[in-house]
This record gives sequence, C-alpha cells and structure tokens, in this order.
Amino acid sequence: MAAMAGTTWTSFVKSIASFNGDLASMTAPPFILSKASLVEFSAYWTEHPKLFVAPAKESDPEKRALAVLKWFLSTLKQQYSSRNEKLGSEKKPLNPFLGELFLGHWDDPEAGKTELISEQVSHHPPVTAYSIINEKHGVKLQGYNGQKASFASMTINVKQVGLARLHIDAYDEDYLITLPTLHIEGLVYGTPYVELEKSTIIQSSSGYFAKIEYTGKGWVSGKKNCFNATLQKVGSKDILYTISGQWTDSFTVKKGKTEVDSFSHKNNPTTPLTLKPIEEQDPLESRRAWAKVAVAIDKGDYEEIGMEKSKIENAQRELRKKEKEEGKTWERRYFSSVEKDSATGKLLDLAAKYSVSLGVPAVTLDDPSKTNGIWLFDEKKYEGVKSGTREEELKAAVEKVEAATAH
Ligand code: 0T9
Repeated sequence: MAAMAGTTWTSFVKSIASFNGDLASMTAPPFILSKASLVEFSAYWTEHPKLFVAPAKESDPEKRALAVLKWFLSTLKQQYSSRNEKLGSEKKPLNPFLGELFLGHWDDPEAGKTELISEQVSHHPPVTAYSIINEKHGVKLQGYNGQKASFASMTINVKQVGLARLHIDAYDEDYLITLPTLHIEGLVYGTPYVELEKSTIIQSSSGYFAKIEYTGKGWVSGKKNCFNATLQKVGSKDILYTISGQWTDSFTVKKGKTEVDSFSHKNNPTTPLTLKPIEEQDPLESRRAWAKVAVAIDKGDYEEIGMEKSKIENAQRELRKKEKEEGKTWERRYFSSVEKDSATGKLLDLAAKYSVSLGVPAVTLDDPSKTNGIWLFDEKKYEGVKSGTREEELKAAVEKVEAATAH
C-alpha cells in the first residue's frame, strides 16, 4: 500500500519546511507522535523532590541560592531529554485543550509529599500553568509557559515565553527563573532531539544571581549538552561558586579551584509521579481525556488518531463558539491571569539592574499578550476545590465538555 500523505518522514520534513511557527498546527506521522500532552511537562520540575526541598534546610542565604541552582540544573535532563533516552527520539507532544489538567504527587521518604497541579490556561496561544507545592518544607514553585517557534535551515528554533518562580516560606524568599531558548536538531535524519542555547538566570530576592550558559558541544571535552554556571551576589564581581558539566549527565560544584559538591544522574534516580488510575480521574485530566488517542497512537493507526483527535478538537470549538455567543469565558480551575504581578516585578527589577554588569542580556518580562496574561496560582480557587465548595461549578464545566464531545 502506498504511504498516505503525512505518514512518511519525507513528507513530514517537507511540511515543516513550510511551517508557519504554529507548532500546534503541524501534522506529523504517527511514529513521531507522543501520547503525552504538553500539560504533562510541568512534572519535569520535580522528579528529584529531595533537591526541590533542599534549599529550605539551609539557614545561610548563599547556601540556599546554591541549593536552588543545583536543583534547577538537575531538572534539565528530565525537561529536555527524558523523552529521548535513545538519542534522536524526541516526539511531538499532544496539543492540550483549554482546561486540560495534569494532577499528581510525588512521595519521597525524605521530602514527604509534593503536589503537582498543571492546567492548560490558554489555547490560542497555547499556555500551560503549574503549581508545585511541598507543604512540609514550605517550598512552592509556580510558573507558566508557552513557545514561539520558527524554522530555519532544517532546525526548529523555540523561544520559551513565560517564567517560573520558586518561593521558600521559612525565609519569605523568591527566586525568578527564566526559561532557556532551545532548538530541535537531527530533523533531516528523522532523529529529533533538543539542544539548549544561550543562557538562563535565577534571580533571588535575597540578592543572589545565578547565570547558566549553555555551550552545546564543549570544545575541550567534545561532549554535548554542556553548560557553565556561576553564582554571584549582585553588586559584587566575586564569583562565589562555579558549576560546570553536562546537563544530561553530571556536574561539579567548585568554590575557587576546590570541588565542594557534585551531582550525577546515575546516582540520583528520579522519583515517579503518582497519578490516580484513569477511571478515577476527572474527565478533564490529560491521560483520561486523551486515552482513545493514545490507543490509536499505539496502533499506529493514522485515521483513528485523526478521528479521535477531531472529536476533542471539535468539542472545544463548539464550546468556544457557545461561550462567545453567551459572552462568557472558560473559568480556569486553579489559576487566574493578572496584568501585573508585583513579586515578579521586584525580581525583574533586581535582575535588570545587574544583568548588564554580569554580562547577560537584560531580563525582561515577555509581553503578557504573548501568553494571554501573567498566570498566577489562585489559592482561593485551590481552596475551593479542596474544600468542595466549588463542586457544582466543576461538575457543570465537565458536563459542558462531555455534552459537546457527544455531538
Ligand atoms: C515546556 C519543554 C517544552 C515545554 C517543549 C518544542 C517542543 C514543545 C515544547 C519547551 C517544558 O518545561 C520544556 C521541553 C521540550 C519542548 C518540545 C521539544 C519538541 O520537539 C516540541 C515541538 C513542539 C515538537 O514536537 C516539534 C516536532 C519534532 C519532535 C519533530 C517531530
């Protein structure tokens, strides 16, 4: 049988050559489709819960900033290469629908329970927001992100818009984390994988500033996924610590020339995320909502994938149309969008003040219109879900989606 349009690698490569920057609209052959939706990717922040809560145990602000940097560096492997154990097997994630959820938690003997809430808060443009909470240690991460993509010389270039913010209760300390720019290599050969570019920064409200530079293939070592990071206190040229290595493998922490710490993925297995069984999940939870698409992907059945995806997409279109007619908008379950956020503003001001002297591009907030606003975790909404006072509202939302899907 002749290959159907869109099912071969060559036709796919041709289609991305005329790609308009909208990653969601890109069609790909079944073997390159992932069963995981982008809303799941928020979980990559906490696959080492012990490192996530480690900063809260340090009473010295410099040590805390170092612990935050170490945790951040440990997340890069999961974020950017875990779907790719065999180099070049990155797949195209499912494009989440508005209101899609990914909920779970990690149990760790040392860190205790860490809760994950991830929600698709915008569809046009696609934006995912998340909140990760460890109550026991008082460590909280929240953030939101979208992607701006472009295509040139057989490479997909992706700029991330949005940011992440870590909070440590005991010290009322905030850390602003910017997201790296990346590109997809290996497309021509059908072996796509992510490489990180440029730099990211972590700005602490206590005045510490970390800069991580992604150097790709190190010219000394010849190894890929290399980086160099430094920790400084703003206003001083002194480098307190340097960390270098490979974000996919291991790194060493040095004070001056002395190695003071190290990290290796080999010695630090990830903690699996616990999810409810699919039957017990809310119908808006990702794995449940996409279950039939996942079955079709496993079968490699191009038509069935298309049909099952269309059911979800058409229902969403119907819902948006209805909302428009009724002058309503979809109520986000856990997040609210704001035009200005003072906590982030303060950190950005701090970072902007020093980024030039530290040799990194000025840190600015992406135009909020690129992400449909600045998305913040809404404690009130969360309490309402937990205490059951929003039960009616949530039931009604699910019923709306189910009615639209049945059409
Ligand atoms: C936020 C992360 C992001 C999402 C992914 C670019 C990409 C979608 C966005 C930025 C996470 O915190 C970190 C990691 C990987 C990023 C993905 C890698 C990737 O390839 C996809 C894009 C949409 C594609 O699927 C392009 C198709 C390609 C795999 C060829 C088939």
